[in-house]
Amino acid sequence: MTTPRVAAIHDMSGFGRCSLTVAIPILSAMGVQCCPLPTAFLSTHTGGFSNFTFLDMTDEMAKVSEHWKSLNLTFDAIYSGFLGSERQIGVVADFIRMFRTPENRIIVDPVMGDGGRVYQTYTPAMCAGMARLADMADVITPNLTEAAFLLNVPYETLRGEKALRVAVEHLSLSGRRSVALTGVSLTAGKTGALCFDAANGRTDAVQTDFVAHEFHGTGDVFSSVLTGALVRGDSLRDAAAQAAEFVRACAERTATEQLPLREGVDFEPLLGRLTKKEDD
Ligand code: PXL
Repeated sequence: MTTPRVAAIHDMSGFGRCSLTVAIPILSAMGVQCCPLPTAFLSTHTGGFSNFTFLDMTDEMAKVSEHWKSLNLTFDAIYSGFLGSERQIGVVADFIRMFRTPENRIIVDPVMGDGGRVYQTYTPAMCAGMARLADMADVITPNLTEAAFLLNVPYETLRGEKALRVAVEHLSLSGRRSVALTGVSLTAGKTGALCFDAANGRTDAVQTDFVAHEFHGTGDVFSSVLTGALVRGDSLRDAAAQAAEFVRACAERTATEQLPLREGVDFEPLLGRLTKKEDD
């Protein structure tokens, strides 16, 4: 199998394990080439830190897209996450239009918020733009907060299996787009994802043990493992199961070692679990 290649459009936060500092090592460990297209450079992520620096990369992004196009680069997936400005959403949409093929997969993690609240740097216009970007995706990976924004329903209504199944159906745009809705707990003590696969019309729940803490960057860990598994040829359900299990293991380790939660999950010692032997 030739090495799959992913264009990863996320911020680079120097400290606090999220976005590109999660996506690059995870995709590499999975045997997938990750080509980063940074949306912003921050000193830390925006959750749990104050006075972080923020360098918007919007102007640079269009130039990178043009250069990559001139090299005739192709990608097995385009995987986007945290965005830095409203104008940037148009740049990412242009990137998708430039590099989309009938074969490749557009995976949009519509990063906007968590715990019912929007992240500090996101404006209402950016959230509206994120919904338009998600419309271009083959696969979206919202958490419950982001699903509420995308569906324009109160966060509190996304509770219980029946409501969540209806939400996933709506998020699938009547079956046109695959969905991995994260942070879904269908049984006490469990958490995971509810997945709709547009390839076969099936909705499947993936559940693992719940580790009770507010972790940072677990959405990025989940979506990165999911992306790696999808480009390696796994089904959405299998990809989500691998992603949920890896997040659980990282969360458990971080909690057991009593590590500072704002530093993200301590995934590095566990990366070997994602590495398959060459002929697998
Ligand atoms: O994990 C999502 C994320 C990504 N990037 C930045 C963030 C956050 C969440 O807080 O602040 C910069």
